[in-house]
Amino acid sequence: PAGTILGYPRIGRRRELKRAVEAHWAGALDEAGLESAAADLRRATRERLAELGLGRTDSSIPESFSFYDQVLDAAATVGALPARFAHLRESDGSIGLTAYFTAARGEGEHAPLEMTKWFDTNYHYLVPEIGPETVFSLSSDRFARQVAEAAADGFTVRPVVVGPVTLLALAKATDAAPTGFSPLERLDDLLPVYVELLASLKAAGAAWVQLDEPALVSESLDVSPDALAAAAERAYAVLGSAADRPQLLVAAGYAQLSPQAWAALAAAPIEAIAVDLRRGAVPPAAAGLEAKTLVGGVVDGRNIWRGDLEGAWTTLDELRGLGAAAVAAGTTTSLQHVPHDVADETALDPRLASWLAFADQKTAQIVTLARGLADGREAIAAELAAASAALADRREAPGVRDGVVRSRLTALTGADFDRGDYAARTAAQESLGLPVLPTTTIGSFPQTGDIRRARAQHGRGELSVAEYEEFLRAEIRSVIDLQENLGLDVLVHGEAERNDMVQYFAEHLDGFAVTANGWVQSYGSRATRPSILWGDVSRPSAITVEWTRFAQSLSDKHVKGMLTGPVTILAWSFVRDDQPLAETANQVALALRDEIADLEAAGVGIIQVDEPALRELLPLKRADQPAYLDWSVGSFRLATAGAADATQVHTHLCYSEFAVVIDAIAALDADVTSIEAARSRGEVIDDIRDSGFSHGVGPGVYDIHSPRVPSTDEIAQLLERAVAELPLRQVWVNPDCGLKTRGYDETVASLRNLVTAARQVREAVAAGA
Ligand code: THG
Ligand code: ZN
Repeated sequence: PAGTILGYPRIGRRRELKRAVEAHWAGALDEAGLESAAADLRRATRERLAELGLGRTDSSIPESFSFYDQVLDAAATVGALPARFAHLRESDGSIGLTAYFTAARGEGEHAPLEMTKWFDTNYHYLVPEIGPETVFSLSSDRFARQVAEAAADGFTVRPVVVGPVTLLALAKATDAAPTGFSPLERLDDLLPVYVELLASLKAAGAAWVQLDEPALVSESLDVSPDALAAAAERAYAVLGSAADRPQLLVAAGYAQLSPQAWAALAAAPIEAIAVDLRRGAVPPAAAGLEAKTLVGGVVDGRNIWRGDLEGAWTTLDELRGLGAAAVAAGTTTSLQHVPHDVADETALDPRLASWLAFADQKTAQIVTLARGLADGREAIAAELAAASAALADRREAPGVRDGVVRSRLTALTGADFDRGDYAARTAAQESLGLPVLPTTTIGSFPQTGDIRRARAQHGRGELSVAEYEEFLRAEIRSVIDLQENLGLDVLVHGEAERNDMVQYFAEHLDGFAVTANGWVQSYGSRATRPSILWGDVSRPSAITVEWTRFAQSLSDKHVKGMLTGPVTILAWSFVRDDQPLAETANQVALALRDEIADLEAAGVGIIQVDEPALRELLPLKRADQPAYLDWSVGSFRLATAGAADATQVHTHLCYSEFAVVIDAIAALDADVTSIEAARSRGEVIDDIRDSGFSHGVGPGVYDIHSPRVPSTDEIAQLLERAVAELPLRQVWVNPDCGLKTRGYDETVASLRNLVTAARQVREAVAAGA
């Protein structure tokens, strides 16, 4: 076929999979019911893709369903679940849904697999644990059953499986592994299971299989590009020479393949290679291409823009110059990173909607390009022209360029990015009157069913603005009372008014649109609705000031103003692609700078600007990283540098491999930084000490991602370690992330222990001094 997509959203147009999976977890839907809901979803997807023009029997329809995560699917298929889940296998030793879901979610003493970000996207995968002791064996026939299920409906689908190199490269060593062990050492033991899998897929009716190998583009993994390319050469020599297999498409999206990996794949005995031509250039000619199909990733799988179809056509034409046996049009990555269908967004401005392409529209673009490849450019001239016209319309539309915003950006000077001397600030902030080891929380309090219900009722017009605001005031009052009773030092208002920390700001800024059904899977059954940043950003009026002022009026303690930083607002939205991210980030920064000034004018003395996603956008290529850190840090500084010396600026970072981004964290120049500890909490304290970071820091003292209540002793020990390693005045005491997803019972118990521990350590320090 002349066109294909590398994967399709699997959560369902109305999040049907979330409902089914969560009902199953709650015991309300049995396994057969869940399987049947999933089969319905797969059937609907195949029919939809065929309707959009992909062939029913030519393997252009991918089978990319997953109950939870594609990396877990591959790990479970080859039997690579850690020993702690062994007792959950089926009686024949296979890995069924029980073991699968428990590995994803944990159970009692059995911690789930760790979750981490999939390349530089907002999707999170489960990290396989692989050691010398891991026994690989084909342990699930799920992929084969899906192929057979499609065949029974008259479809020949192309199953999509994470490839062996990427599976091992993304895995971490088991606890049992010796130091220095790398899961990639197990490649030769793993390959026979993939050979067996390929044979089973062929037997089930697959003519092609897609093996995803995005690890081959990354320079940010523990394994070097050279080692990855060598592993790919080895892996595809073995898989390619398997006697009994479907044709192999090896797909590497998300960035440009390393030159070594490109050469290795070109020479390998496989039938097709898919490359990302939006984040990478057309690769050079290479030996071995004459016998292969090249799938040119020209339709972006990661943004929602209709984009430049004419440019995509030109790129495909260039790809034809490489001398491959055939060229096909493809998406750059799976479409799992975009919502289903623009047609589901009836409330969007139709002009904006005409510039957009979600998964279904992108599939249609692929079908168009494939028709062009088959029948010549003339056959698709009308579609190319229509896309170009939409692009031109977008350039000219009001709001896309706002003269006031632009001249403000042009007038910026270095001083606008610089808050001035830290020592002068700490002196001025003495007036805040904080104790040593100040206690605080990250910002959000539990989003209870009541809060969600009230918001939904308000959305449907069943609760008037006045009633909703009265509800929110009552909620803030109760959160402030609770914190006063617990004895926390710096309070928060709890963020009951925010559905999502990014969407809330998007709804209050010009230049953004929000969707009704634009859900994108974040991990497992969880999804977000990224906002669409389409125009120049400005702030029509103050956003958070009234709620913060109200909260502050209820307490003599400081209540933090809570804002989301420019990098995170960009990272968790779909951002315009017609100007550098740096420019867009600075526009958002100026809006936040104005908000900070308004908060200060309202008497707010401590303002937190969260940047949980700072690490997320870090480019995969090392050469691109300095420029990224430059603009991302710059936009945070632009947002915060207008604050007075006496205003204490806080920030919060999630999932930071602290050592990786410490220079950037220091350059943010926040007065206080709270961080989520990615590795063990103690090690983070050591990292901070070793880095020489000198501003205030709150290494999270307990994990909010689990309902477990930390004991006072446990927290006190961590604090003792912190004050032994770091200057006393530097240390803050806080949980490691927001409390939004927790229940009140464990939140109250945990915070009570946190405050008690802080008091104990303060007394011990005072007695010792
Ligand atoms: N907001 C946004 N993007 C994010 C996060 C966020 N990306 C990274 C990280 N946080 C992802 N984590 C989560 C955690 C929980 C949920 C989604 C992403 C979640 N979502 C609800 C669900 O799927 O049921 C829906 C929430 C809603 O109704 O809006 O629980 O915090 N933008
Ligand atoms: Zn966090």
